Amino acid sequence: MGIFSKFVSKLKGQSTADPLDWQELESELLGADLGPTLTSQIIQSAKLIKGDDALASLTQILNSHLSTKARELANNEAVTAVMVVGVNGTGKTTSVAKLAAHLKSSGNSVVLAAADTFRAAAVDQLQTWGNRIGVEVISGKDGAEPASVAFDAATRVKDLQTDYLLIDTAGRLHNKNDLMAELEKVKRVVEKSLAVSEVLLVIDATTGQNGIAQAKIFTEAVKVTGLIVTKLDGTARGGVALAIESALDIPIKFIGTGESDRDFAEFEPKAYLSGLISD
Ligand SMILES: Nc1nc2c(ncn2[C@@H]2O[C@H](COP(=O)(O)OP(=O)(O)OP(=O)(O)O)[C@@H](O)[C@H]2O)c(=O)[nH]1
Ligand SMILES: [Mg+2]
Repeated sequence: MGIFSKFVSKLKGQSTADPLDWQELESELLGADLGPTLTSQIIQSAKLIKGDDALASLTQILNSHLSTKARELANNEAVTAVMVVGVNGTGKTTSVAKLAAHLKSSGNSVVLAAADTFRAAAVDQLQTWGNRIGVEVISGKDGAEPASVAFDAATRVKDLQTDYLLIDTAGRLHNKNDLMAELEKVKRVVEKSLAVSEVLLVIDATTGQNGIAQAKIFTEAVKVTGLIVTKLDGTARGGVALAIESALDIPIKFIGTGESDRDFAEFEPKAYLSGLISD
């Protein structure tokens, strides 16, 4: 049942939305992780809805909070370099693997760069994924700099003319400034050989409003071109995706719904909105 379904069914047969219990709707929306700002904006607009076309009006209101920017992943003539960034544990490495499998299944050649050299096991984790899905993983020697791994990978894929280079990055360093400086550096050195066409920020849906706060920090440091919202299987609070787009105006490009490489899909705004409204 979608989070707006009760509201929509109450609205049926009414000529105006006004007699509805707005406090009840407010607590439902907050409970679904829409956050205080978006909740009050939606309620303000919903108060103007006339009952006859409640569904259409509501869909329109919700739609106006989604980003209008392109959702398709960039696809360059030359290699398309994609950096995947985000707070530790959000699902970056898993999403890199899932995206690689997704791109490979549609006929693209893909190479992965293990540019998270902060955590000892991170390179192995990506290598294991690479073996499982059958894509090459480029890593450095122990203690290599992330930027040098990324540089080597960029040079190599430029020679190979691979379709995509996906770069996994660290989520935690000694402090936030170190991490942001490192991400900027990784981007800078890759751009000596290739344009970085996408910087995808991974957000864990189960962290709700906190995920939005984290996202703001990243967007200040690197130009984020799209979002991957993960762990949507772990939350019944489906409103978070809408809250994220409304707050950041960055398109969600992919969603993660489990731990296997198949639990991954392009984000489809129409299907998402009808899911929120459906009964
Ligand atoms: N249920 C569920 N689990 C996920 C999803 N995506 C990732 N995970 C799990 O979340 C955990 C962390 O995933 P990682 O991909 O290692 O996260 P990370 O951002 O690379 O973590 P660091 O490299 O430590 O910063 C793993 O146990 C994943 O299996 C998802 O969509 N759903
Ligand atoms: Mg990782």
